[in-house]
Amino acid sequence: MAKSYKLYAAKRGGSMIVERAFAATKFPLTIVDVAWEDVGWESKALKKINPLGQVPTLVLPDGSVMTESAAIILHLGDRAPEAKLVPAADDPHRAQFLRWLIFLVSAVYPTFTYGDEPKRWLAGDEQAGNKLRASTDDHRKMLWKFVEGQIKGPWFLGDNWSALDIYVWVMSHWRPGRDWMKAECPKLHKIADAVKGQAASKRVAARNS
Ligand SMILES: N[C@@H](CCC(=O)N[C@@H](CS)C(=O)NCC(=O)O)C(=O)O
Repeated sequence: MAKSYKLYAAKRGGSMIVERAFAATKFPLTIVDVAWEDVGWESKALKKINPLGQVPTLVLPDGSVMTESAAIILHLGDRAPEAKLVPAADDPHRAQFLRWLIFLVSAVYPTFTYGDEPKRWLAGDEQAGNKLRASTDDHRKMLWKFVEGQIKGPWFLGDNWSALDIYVWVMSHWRPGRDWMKAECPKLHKIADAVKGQAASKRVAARNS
């Protein structure tokens, strides 16, 4: 029997995006939960396969390692087009999908990379770290409002559900949180709620609780 994909995950982290995407495919997935205390540069569980110690880290059935949620989503789009995670090459939504997928991982995600443990980037300076946390949190709010202005609904890409909706759902749990999103970005909040209501999301959420 072919080996299954193996996902290194941390509860409610970015691995949940990949876990939910896998749930839209028929691929079996083995999940290795890493405690949050062991995520990051010093991670014992991840050090050998991903020196950044980040989740998601995916081991493919051939034993090769894949990091970067967007790369994993595009890989699943290639391997499981029927899951509709990624619009096909000739789909008119493809260009906007690529734009926003890369935006989410290159603009929004780094605000957490630099804001989650800000002292790390400032030689342990706690005061400066607090400022970096506040400024990256503020910047993220601006980014979400910018995205909100682009959304027509009901999904991120209009009538077509895609992996972008999964990102919105998972990221809606992170700072500034769902209440802020509901008040300031109601279209994004609606998307997050709609994904939350899907049976596969409920299973993934339960496993991540
Ligand atoms: N660019 C990566 C970012 C992954 C990432 O930052 N994951 C967070 C958890 S949500 C993490 O592992 N943080 C620990 C760290 O960066 O030290 C992706 O899109 O997969």
